[in-house]
Amino acid sequence: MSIAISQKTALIAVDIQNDFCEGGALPVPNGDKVVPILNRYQEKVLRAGGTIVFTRDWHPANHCSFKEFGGIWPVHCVQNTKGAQFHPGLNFPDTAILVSTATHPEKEAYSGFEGTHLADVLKKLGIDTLLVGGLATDYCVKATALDGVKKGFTVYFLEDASRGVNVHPDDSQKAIEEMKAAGIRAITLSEI
Ligand code: VGL
Ligand code: ZN
Repeated sequence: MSIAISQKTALIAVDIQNDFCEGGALPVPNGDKVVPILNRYQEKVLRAGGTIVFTRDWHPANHCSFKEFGGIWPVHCVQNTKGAQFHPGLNFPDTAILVSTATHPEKEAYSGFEGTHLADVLKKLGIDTLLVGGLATDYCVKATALDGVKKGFTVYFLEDASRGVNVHPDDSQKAIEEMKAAGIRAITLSEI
């Protein structure tokens, strides 16, 4: 079954940053593979008159999620570093909305809605449907998709445009099940 996309649709491309890709500080296995697929999603959404949103993990150098500050992750996506930049292959239309997350030293935030104005911005644009994909399935993609439902949007998870960290091997599978239980349908490019 295919999904109708329109000017009420927003694509949220989550954290397509160098540090989450091959050679980065916190590489997501096969993270780079989502880049061309997200570019295709962008084309389709723009053609339908929809909105493109990019989130980025944007930490201060002393962020609490880093091991040396009591967290669980290696230092990654530090503001204004190469690792925090978007993957060079990612298209970035002029009209896209940029959302920076987890910018406060003391606060971890995996969702693009947490501590940001994203929900209000999307509501003002008349958006009612979200297509959420990117890195990583088991952290920021999941948290953003679940928050999207809580904020009242219809949410689709882009299975072919997402990859997981998989600290435990089945983390991504569990994340997908959690999203499905919240009413989020998993789709692929051919369905829009
Ligand atoms: C993420 C781990 C740490 C993510 C961000 O973007 O999913 N994962 N920070
Ligand atoms: Zn992070």
